Amino acid sequence: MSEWTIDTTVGELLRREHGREDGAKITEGWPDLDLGTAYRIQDALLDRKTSGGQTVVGVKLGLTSRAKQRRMGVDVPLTGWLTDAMTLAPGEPVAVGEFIHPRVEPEIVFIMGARLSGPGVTAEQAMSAVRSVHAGFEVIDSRYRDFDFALPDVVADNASACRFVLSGHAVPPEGLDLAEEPCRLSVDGDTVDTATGAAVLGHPANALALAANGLAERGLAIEPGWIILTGGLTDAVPLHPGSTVSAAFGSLGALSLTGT
Ligand code: OOG
Ligand code: MG
Repeated sequence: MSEWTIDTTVGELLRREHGREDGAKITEGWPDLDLGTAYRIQDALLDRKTSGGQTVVGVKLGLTSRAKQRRMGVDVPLTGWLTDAMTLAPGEPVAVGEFIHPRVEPEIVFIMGARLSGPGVTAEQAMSAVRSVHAGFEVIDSRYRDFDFALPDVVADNASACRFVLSGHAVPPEGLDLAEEPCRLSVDGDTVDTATGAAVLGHPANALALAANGLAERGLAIEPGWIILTGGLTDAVPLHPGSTVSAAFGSLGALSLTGT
């Protein structure tokens, strides 16, 4: 018998989020927590948020690059939910003290023009359902101590979702070569990492197709207007008060995020 249930896990993860407190992995007390149950916890967590008035605005992918997989010690991509409460306006600062241990990662972001419903969605089909492409940052904040988790833990914790921001510059997908799209990440003016769009499963469209096909297994589809974060291109950097993280892309432009 596990000491946890879906309900008590949801309650504990919400308590940690609201109390800005990290804690042990759920799999410590629930060693045989499987992926299917972990996604049911994630969906139940979303239900609690939508009952509280939040609305779903899209989906995030996580662990789609080797840089992220290596750092987190988990090599399987996953998805989580984005809600309106996670949205930051371009240039809006992030109060570090309102979170547990926020980290920032640069991502290529899609806004969907058409519904995308799996199974069997290809990268080409996925890309043709995209309305616009944006440079973005995700702010992740694990509810686990030191971001120490196994795959079912991080799935249950909504893929460490916390906040995200898109640059105001919308680029039409036609003519973009997203595998070659460069990204230079810097902190307070010093370059800390570089990557191209190929870091994300060879091409960010593969991440979008993966999300559509994964959601289809749960009877869900990607809806028009949804925002899709395709996953960190580089390792994430901790956000500190007074420090500014910047990402310079090529065709997608640049954006910055400052901690306070
Ligand atoms: C899990 C979420 C990973 C990404 O872009 O790879 C993620 C984590 O690193 O805590 O959002
Ligand atoms: Mg991310």
